[in-house]
This record gives sequence, structure tokens and C-alpha cells, in this order.
Amino acid sequence: RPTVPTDHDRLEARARKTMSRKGFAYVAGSAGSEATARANVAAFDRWQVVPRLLVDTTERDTGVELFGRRHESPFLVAPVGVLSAAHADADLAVARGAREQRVTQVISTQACVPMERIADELAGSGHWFQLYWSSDDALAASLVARAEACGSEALVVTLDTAYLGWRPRDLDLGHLPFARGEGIAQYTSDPVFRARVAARVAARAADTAPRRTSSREGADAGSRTARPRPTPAALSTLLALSRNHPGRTRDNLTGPEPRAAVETFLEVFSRPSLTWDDLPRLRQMTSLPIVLKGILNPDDARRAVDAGVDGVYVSNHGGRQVDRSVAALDALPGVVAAVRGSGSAAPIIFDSGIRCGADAFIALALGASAVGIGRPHVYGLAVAGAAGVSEVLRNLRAELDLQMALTGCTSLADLTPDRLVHVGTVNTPPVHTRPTHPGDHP
Ligand code: HOC
Repeated sequence: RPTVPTDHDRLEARARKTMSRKGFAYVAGSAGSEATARANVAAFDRWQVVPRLLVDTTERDTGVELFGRRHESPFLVAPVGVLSAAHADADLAVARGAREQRVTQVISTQACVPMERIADELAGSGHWFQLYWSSDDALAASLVARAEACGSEALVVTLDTAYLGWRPRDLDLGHLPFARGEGIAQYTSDPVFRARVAARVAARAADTAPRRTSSREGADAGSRTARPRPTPAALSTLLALSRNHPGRTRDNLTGPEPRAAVETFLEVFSRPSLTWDDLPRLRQMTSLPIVLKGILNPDDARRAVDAGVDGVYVSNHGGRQVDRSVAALDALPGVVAAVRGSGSAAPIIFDSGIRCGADAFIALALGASAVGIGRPHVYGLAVAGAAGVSEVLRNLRAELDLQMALTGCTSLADLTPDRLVHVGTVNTPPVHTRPTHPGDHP
């Protein structure tokens, strides 16, 4: 008897019963009207598969090579933060499930467990590291160095979260997990971050200590420069929460260190000022393959490969960031055309909306090299811990394999656009000719 339902809606319904209200709201919720999340799923309904017959499909290979290593299947565990919302064993249980299915896990910057422990749990099975490029380069470099040291095979830089999206489910519950210290384990286990927190605690202690100076002006000027200031990103989140629910944001913080850790995190987690000009600095930080995540526009995709990145990750963050965004699947063909049209063989990773093996088939046929699985594995985690994650991944692998067998495909190379027909209309982002990058025009 299966541990988890094979159908996504039933899986979600089962997971909901095991999760707290706030936990489920955080995982299931999306940006604004949640139209993006709906569009992500609906986009798959506009593609239909055209099977081929009389092909010997006795032997099938779902394997794919990514960054020099052969993967048994084209599935990746997409990075998801705050997995404690689903299960107490959080990232460690996901690692056990992923290891069992030999699926590479993309370890989240917002994990509940330090990356080194997750890597240990994966015990030789592959992992990549997902990075939010901190406003503090020393911290970003430290996270990247740790990822390299614990064996990550690629660096996935998420670019769509300079600010946290407007998420009504969380807002209405007055809930932001990070503001309570959940999902910041990569930071609190980091030496650079810990030094920042210690400095903050010390500065605050000095700020509240009786002043020794007789010059009132001098003391005030000193404390003003020492006082940490939240970035606009942190402010927008905190303001949104406190407007709806005054006073709740910091209620649960006790002790100077946790509070200072959360404040430091909110201050440094993102860098809204990033531009293409910053990429060379990232390149200098690591020799790992760099994958840019959140690409939806063909011009951005072309610019990424022109800049020498090693992979492009088409995603709209599961609909959690931009409300009424283009569906990730609708953006995929344009990105594939741009990347391949520029002569690049860089892997194109896809996530946002895959709910079953047939969905994976469609994304792969449209040109994705591999596909990330987000909410389904989290719901598996909620329902049955590591066993649930493993079973969700096993089902996806099995369904894709069967889909290939039934449609006359023996390897992923057979999954080409001519296996599909498109029904209905779609609005994809415009494909421009060069020069297209902001700033390139006179
Ligand atoms: C305070 C911002 O991936 C999500 C996460 C976003 C993490 C950014 C933290 O909730 O989608």
C-alpha cells in the first residue's frame, strides 16, 4: 500500500492535515492573487503528447549528464526553505529521501540545518547549493566556500528574490518564518555571519550602556553609525507584517543573540542592487559551475550565457514572487531558443508547476535538461518524512519512465518538441534581436 497519494491534489490535501495552519500557508501560498501559481500548472494542460508506435522500448534510459556527472534521472529536489514547516526532520529527511532515489538535492540557503549536515546525510549522493547573494560579499563568499568544501557540485544563484514576494496567506496570519528565526541555519552556522551577530550584540550593549562621555553630541553620533539599519528588502517585509498585525513580528524573539541573528539575517539576506556587472565577482568566488535561477526572459537567458554562466534555471519561484507572472513553462521555449541559438550547450533547468511524470516529460520535450521538484517533495515530507520524499520522487521517476515507454521514447534525447502539440493560446515573453540589454542602447 502506498505511503503517499500518487495524485498531487490528494497529496496536498493529506499534507495539509499533518501541517500547522501557518506551515501549510507558507508552503502552499504564492504571490498576490496566486495567479502565477495557477498559471504554472495550467500551462501544462495546453500541451499534449503525440505517441509514436512500433519502437522497441524494452530498454529505456532516463539518465542525463549535468556538469560532468551522469544522473540516473532528470529530477532534482528543488531548493525549498523552512522545511520545518512540513516535518521536524526537515532537510535531513529530504536528504534521506533524495539519497534513496539517487536524486540530486539543491540545498537551500534557507534550510533549517547547516549544509554540512545535509551533505553528510546525503552520503555521497549528489547535491548543489542554492545561494541568495547576500548584501555582504564576505558572507556570500563564506557560504560558497562551505558549499565547495562539503562537496556541492554546482552553485544555483537565485535572482528573483531581491525582495520577498507579497504573500497574502502569510500576511493574513501575521507569519514570516524567517522573522522568528526559522530557516536561517546556514547563516547561524556561518563564521562570518556569527561575527556580524556578535558585533551587533556588542554594539547594542554599548548603545544601552550608561554613557561615559560628557559630550552628548559625540555619543549620539557614535551610536547612530553603529546602529544596524534593515535593508529595504527586510523593511518591506517587516512593514507589511506590522501594518496588518502591529507588534507581532518580533514577539517570539527572546534573548539578544536570536534577535540579533534574525535582524542581521533580514539585513543581509539579499542585495537588490545586483546587476550583470556583479557576475564576474561571483565567478571569482568559486570554481563551481554557476547556474542562474529565475530566468524567464530570453534576452536575460542569452545575456547569462554570454556572461559565461554554466547553466540557466527557468523558474518563477513556484509563483511565490511575482504576481501574474508568465507561467514558467510558457517562458521555457523562448529561453531554450535563446540559449541554444547562441550556440551554448549549457544545461537548462526548469521548475515551477511540475506535478507528475507527464509534466516532466513535457518540460523535457520543450528543451529542459533537468527538472526541479518543489512542493510535491515537501508534501511527501509532511505526510511521511523521508519515506514520503522518497516515494514522491520514486513515483515521478516511474511515471516518466512509463510515459517514455508508452510514447516510443528510449532516452531523453527522444524527448523533442515534435512529440508535443500545443492547444490554445499562449503569451510568451518577446524575443528580441540584439542589442537587447538595458544600457546597450545609445
Ligand atoms: C526573508 C526572505 O525561497 C520562499 C523562500 C524565500 C526566502 C527569502 C527569505 O519562501 O519562497
